[in-house]
Amino acid sequence: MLNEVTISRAIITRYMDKLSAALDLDVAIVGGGPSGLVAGYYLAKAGKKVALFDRKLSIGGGIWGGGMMFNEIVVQEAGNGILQELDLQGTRYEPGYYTLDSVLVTATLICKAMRAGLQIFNLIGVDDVVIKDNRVSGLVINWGAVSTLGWHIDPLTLFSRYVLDATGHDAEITTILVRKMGVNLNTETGAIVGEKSMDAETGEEDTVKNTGEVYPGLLVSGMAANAVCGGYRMGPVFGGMLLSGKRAAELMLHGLDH
Ligand code: 48F
Repeated sequence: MLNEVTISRAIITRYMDKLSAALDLDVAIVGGGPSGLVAGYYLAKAGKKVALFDRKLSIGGGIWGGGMMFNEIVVQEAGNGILQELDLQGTRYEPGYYTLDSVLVTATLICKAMRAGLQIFNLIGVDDVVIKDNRVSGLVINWGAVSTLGWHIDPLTLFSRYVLDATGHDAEITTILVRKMGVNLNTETGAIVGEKSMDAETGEEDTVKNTGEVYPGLLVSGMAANAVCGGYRMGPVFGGMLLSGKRAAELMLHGLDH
C-alpha cells in the first residue's frame, strides 16, 4: 500500500541530500543553456564535483526554441566535430551546414551531462556571489520563484572553487559582481563591453575566443562571454555554444589540477 507521507518524506530526504552535497563544489555553473550544460558534462566526466543551477522549471535555456520557435538548430562545420562527442548527429543540409532537432539536442545534453555526474538544480536562482580574498568563491542561491515574486527572503550560500557564468545574453552573474563590487574585469576595457549586433560567422568565433576567466574564480561562457567581452550575436547556430562550454571546462580543469 502506498503511503502518502512516505512519498513526501522520500522526496524531502533525497532532495536535501543532493542540495547538502552541493554546498561545497569544485565548480558551480549558473545557467542551463547549451554552454553551461556542455561545460558541466566535461567537468563531471573528468570526475569533478560540479552542480548547475537554473532558475527556470525546464533546463536548456535558449535551445528548445530553435530559431523563432521553429525547433531546428544549425551547426556549422567547426561545431560539427563536437557533436559526436556528445552523442549527437547533424543532418547535412548544404556543405558546411548541419541541422538538428532542437528538442533532441536539449534532451541529449541534459541526459549526457547528468549521466556523467552533473547535479542539476532547476528552480534555483543565483542572486549574488561569495567573495573571499578578492576571488569569487561561491554562490548565493534562492528559489527561482522568490525573485520572480519580488519577495525579500534571505538566501542560502555555497562554496565553489570556480563559478561559471553561463546565464546567456544578460551575463547576470558578472553584471552583479561589477555592480556590487566595482571590480575591473579581464576584458578589453576592464568593464562589461556589451554584446554586438548579428554577425553569425564572427559571433561563433567570438563565443569561443571570449570564453575565459574574467575575474579570479569567475569564468564566462556562451552568450554571457560575448556580452561581457563584446562579441557579436549569431542567432540559432549553436556550434560556438557547444565549443565554448568545452573550452570553459578545459580552462577550469587546468586550474583545478594545477
Ligand atoms: O541563454 P542560454 O541558452 O545560455 P547560453 O548557453 O546559450 C545561448 C543560446 O541559447 C542562444 C543563442 C545562441 O545563438 O544566442 O540564446 O549562452 O541559457 C541561459 C540560462 O541561464 C538561466 C536562464 O534561465 C537560462 O536557462 N539564468 C539566467 N540568469 C540566471 C539563470 C540566474 N541569475 N540564476 C539562475 N539561472
